[in-house]
Amino acid sequence: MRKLKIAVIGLGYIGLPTAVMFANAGQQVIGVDVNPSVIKRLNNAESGIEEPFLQEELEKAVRQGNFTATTQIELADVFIITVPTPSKEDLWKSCDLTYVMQAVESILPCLRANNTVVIESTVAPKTTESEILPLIESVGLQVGENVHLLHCPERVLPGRIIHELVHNDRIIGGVTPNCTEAGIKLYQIFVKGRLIPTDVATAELAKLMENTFRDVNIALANELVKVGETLEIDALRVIELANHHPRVNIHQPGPGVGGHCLAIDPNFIVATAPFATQLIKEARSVNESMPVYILTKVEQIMTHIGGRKITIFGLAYKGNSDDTRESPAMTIYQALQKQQTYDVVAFDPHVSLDFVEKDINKALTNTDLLLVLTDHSEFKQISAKHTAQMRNKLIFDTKGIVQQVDAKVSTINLGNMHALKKVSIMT
Ligand code: SAJ
Repeated sequence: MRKLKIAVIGLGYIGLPTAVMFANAGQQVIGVDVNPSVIKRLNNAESGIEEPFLQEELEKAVRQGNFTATTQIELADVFIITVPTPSKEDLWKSCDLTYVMQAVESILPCLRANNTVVIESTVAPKTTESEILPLIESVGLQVGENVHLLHCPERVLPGRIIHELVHNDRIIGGVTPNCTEAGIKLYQIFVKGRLIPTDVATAELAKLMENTFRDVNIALANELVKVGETLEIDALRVIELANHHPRVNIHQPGPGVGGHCLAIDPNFIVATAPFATQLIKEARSVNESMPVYILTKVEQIMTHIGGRKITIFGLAYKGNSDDTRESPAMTIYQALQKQQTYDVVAFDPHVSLDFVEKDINKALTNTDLLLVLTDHSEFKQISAKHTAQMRNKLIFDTKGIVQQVDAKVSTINLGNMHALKKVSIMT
């Protein structure tokens, strides 16, 4: 096959890995982004994103001359749109297509007959046909006749992006069957998972339902925490036991659901079918209630122990990530700061925001409560040397991650919060 020229528009968590995987499979890739500092960094082969193997893959792509980053769109065979789709601030938090539409408009001057346009960004059902197709055809091309248009949603898990890009099955939803066929030929270049053909609207809804499935299941686990607390039954143990059933997979409870996907995508379905989505809305509201629930528990603990200082471990939305988008940990940190009742210090070895304390000893000195909000691997084992700095040796572990601690330390987690009643000052 002839070497393709592929333009990937939007060089974030999905666009950059996708671009380098096509480049390292031998294609000529240009990565396009509106941010000049991103372009400069990438042309210096610095990924700037914490993601296993991405840095190595980028270095290889740049070294071999198959990847260059630019702010200018050029003629290409394939245009892949991987820009973010945030939610609007309207009633149902519907999908904000601003960046997608800008990206599509930006490729129009370079669009030629026989090109393929792929929308990877997550969009509401029917968007590709109703919003994007008319733009593509506005330059005199006809989708399915002399230009291909498809939705090929990404479904890779941050932390495993490179592996999952190659090995996950992928949905290829074309506007017409020949658009789908063009998509299959394209992704065959580096994907080893199955490439499953479908129509474009089904692909859009399938992507959203994947994340909604997870959101609803996490809501169930979070609700179970509240049931367990009421009945004085350990919810984490219930989950562990129930999951021995071959067809049960209750997810893990926590301080809420963050990131740019699960906390946003279910609303795109709600916004397009508001009267058919009772459960999805309810699940969202259960998950959105978790930061306040955790704050209430923190307040209870601090009142009980007469504490002054809280040390938060983890601000990222999930373990081993530097991403704080929609992070419930950030919501909790900011609420505690705003309240001004306690001294609050945040420690996160992955997040480099200027208020984050990088010295674990300083973070723990004279603290009354260690509040774990993210499941970073570093928090699995917190050594006695570190907990020795604490005034009250009490951990509230909302992620159920802390394994071995100093024998003098007490730990409360989302399975034993009824033990809160028994919390006493430990020093
Ligand atoms: N979380 C829980 N309990 C769990 C699992 C997750 O509270 O049992 C929380 C996490 O702490 C985090 C949030 O949910 O705050 C989301 O984390 P995640 O690991 O479930 O998912 P994301 O947002 O990092 O990635 C998801 C993935 N979707 C699914 O697993 C169905 C990924 O495959 C998608 O590509 C990605 O969304 C996306 O881009 O849509």
